Amino acid sequence: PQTIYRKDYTPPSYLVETVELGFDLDPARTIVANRITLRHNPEAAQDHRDIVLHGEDIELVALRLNGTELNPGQYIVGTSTLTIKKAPLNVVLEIETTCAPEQNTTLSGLYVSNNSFYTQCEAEGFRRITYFPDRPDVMAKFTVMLRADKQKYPVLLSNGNLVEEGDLDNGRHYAKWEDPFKKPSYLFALVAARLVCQEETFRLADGRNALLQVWVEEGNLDKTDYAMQSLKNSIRWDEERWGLELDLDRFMIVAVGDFNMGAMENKGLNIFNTKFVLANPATATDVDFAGIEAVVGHEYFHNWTGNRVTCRDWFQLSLKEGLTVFRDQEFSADMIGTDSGRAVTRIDQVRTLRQAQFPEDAGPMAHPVRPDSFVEINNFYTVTVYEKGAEVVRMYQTLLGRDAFRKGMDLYFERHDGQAVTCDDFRAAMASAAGRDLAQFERWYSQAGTPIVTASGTYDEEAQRYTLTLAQRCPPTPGQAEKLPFHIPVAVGLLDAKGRDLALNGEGDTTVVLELTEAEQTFTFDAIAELPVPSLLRDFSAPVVLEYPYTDEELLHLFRHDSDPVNRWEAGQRLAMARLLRLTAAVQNGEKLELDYTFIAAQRALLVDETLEAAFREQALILPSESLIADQMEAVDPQAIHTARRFMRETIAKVLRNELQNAVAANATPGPYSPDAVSAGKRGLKNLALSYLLAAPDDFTLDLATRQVAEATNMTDRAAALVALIHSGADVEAQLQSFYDEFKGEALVVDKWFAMQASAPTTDVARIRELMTHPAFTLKTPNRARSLIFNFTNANPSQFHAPDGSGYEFWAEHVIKLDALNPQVAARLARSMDRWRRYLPDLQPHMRRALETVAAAPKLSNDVMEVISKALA
Ligand code: BAL
Ligand code: ZN
Repeated sequence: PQTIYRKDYTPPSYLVETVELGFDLDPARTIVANRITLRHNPEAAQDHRDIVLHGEDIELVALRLNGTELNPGQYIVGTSTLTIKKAPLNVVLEIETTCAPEQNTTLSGLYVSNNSFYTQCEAEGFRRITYFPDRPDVMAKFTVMLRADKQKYPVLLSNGNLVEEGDLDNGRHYAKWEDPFKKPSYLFALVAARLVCQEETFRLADGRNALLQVWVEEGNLDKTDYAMQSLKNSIRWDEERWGLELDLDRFMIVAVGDFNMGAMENKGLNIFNTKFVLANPATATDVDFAGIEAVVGHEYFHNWTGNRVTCRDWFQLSLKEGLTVFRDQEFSADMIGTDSGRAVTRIDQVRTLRQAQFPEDAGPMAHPVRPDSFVEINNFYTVTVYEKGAEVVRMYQTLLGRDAFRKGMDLYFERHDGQAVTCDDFRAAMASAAGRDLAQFERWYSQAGTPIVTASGTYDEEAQRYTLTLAQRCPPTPGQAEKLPFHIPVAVGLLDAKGRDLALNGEGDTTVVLELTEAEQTFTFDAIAELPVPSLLRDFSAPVVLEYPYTDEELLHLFRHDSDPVNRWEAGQRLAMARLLRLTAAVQNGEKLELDYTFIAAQRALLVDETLEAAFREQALILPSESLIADQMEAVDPQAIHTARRFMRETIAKVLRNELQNAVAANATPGPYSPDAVSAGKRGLKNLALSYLLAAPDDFTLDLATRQVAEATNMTDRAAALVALIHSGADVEAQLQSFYDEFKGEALVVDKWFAMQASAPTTDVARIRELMTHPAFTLKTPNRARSLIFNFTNANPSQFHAPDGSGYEFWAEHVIKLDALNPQVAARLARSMDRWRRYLPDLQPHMRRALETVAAAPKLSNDVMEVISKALA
């Protein structure tokens, strides 16, 4: 496979002005007529007159240039390109191709799902539909004519505005769509399907009306309200917070059950995984509702950050993704509206970063937010590009302040609307608007790896001065042995002995943002009347690891008093992690397991503190996950970690039994279900308490959970109780069966049914293999494959890492099987073995063998090959 480098970027030799596409849709053989007008790009070398079109898995039927049929001697067809040499300056190309949507199991390009047609073109799927310069810096106006059987495909949708529709002969009909905006090919979409919609006319800030539609399969209209509400909230929020308006008369969301990603921001026609559209209280959990709000927002926000201003090349992916994740994070936080609610969303973001991004940044696939090279771009839709990218955007706001950041956004749109640009262009807009030099900040884009910031403090009582020394380093990553210092915003507060914030300067600020730009720097705080406890990296002001030699007393002080909720939570996590690591070592050494009362008492105090929001208490009581513990170990021992964490949960359950029972009772949410943050927080705390109680199960707690499964009026409570029962080791066969029987017609709930079993430590690989023979299981639907297989390999570490290597064999077998169907999904599964070199010496040979089995498979996709070869390198 060929590696593509960012440094090799050259502008396209030809630009496309207009595209007229005609589709005769047929599952077995769709005919695509494509008429494109091109002109030579003034920015390309004058003598560079080759037109390079991309194409994959399509059959060329005819090709005409300026009205003249070209014969095969006049163009060159490569494995994925068609080149016309020495073309005139102005060209009209007419290209006729065919493709076979029903054979397309990759779900990239044009494909069939449940007897209907859908497309997915990002990143490089358009070339699977027709020959085209399929690169994001080629932006053109599209007109699309769809023709299909009217009875089978009554709904025909594409981007922009519907300009014409009508009937044709032979029971067929047509619809013509025009997108008034220039766009790159990756934003093209079509849908031809049997669907119904919820629709609404919505008044925009400038007084225009827009038609909003949510399209779903028949029988699902009772699950579209929340997506529609989230869309309206998104439109309003973008107007109010950023002054950005919807630029179309019509905005459509379509839900499809077979989809590789979460959703896709095609201009005016967002196509969504059903998981991020369909929800009602009986089928969806609080987490699902929150996911819908975030993803509907995310895709809508792309209309400006991604569509109006797009990426010059795929190395700039974070330009749109990091920025749009930041925007959806802010949207979700603003929708809750309270400081504590905002903090809970921030804690969630930190958890995701640590759980998924930090390991990526420390593994064989580590790459900068703006990568320098790739083999397969689909492998770079990563937590680094998305979530770390969002942190990078957030740091601009932290460093420049909200007002200057907003000015920077305004300037970015003013300069680049309608263009395909780079991460440097975004940084330049921020620097100009704020009047700041952000040259060093560029390293966040170019250097991979998680920086480690080490802090130490000294207090001079006589001078009433506190001195904080911050040092930074960043471990080597593939291809980057040495790193230069980053520009790191470190938000700091100082607590007095009573836990109150001290004033840090003449203005009385109690949090200041220090700018760490050198390898080591010292900061002083004057008029500090007593030895303080530092609260460092408040609100997680930078995506770094913060090291400070906190004592237990200091952490307990912060856990009880820190006014910054994120650091309050953080102190609890540090206390828990230290104990979990000690317990893991004790398991390995065969020592007695013990948990100190001080820690449990702190947990108790927090659990019963009614002045704190339930959602925050829930976050603070969740112990670091097994994979986070693993990240802290030299040689990961999944069994010992599992035993240690179990012991800790069981001990807390026994000691705090009364308080946990009270939390279950006190946080009931009677009345009609509402997904709002306060109600969801109560359910979260209640169900966490229930799961703790079931960590030390007895007749009473088993009965409590059993009744909740039977009596719950919403999926959140029902699923949580069932999961707690499964994890307790109780016999739940009958409950699982009745759950399945009740929901077997709801694909997303069946996914939950597989997922809750796959991720339970009581489920071994033999049981997973048995579940794969269930009639509802299929590898072809990504959601289903993920629900069973990915949940086993990624969320069930003690079983996946079975000492005999059987989990790894299972993994290898299914990476290979999935690869034959869907390389993108297979490559995601391949990543489960990224960090194999960090495991116990006894496990590594099994892991290596599994990786080598995949590497040796015939006909491996570039997607999987890239991941496996980097893991083995
Ligand atoms: N652009 C791919 C899906 C998303 O990030 O919205
Ligand atoms: Zn996105």
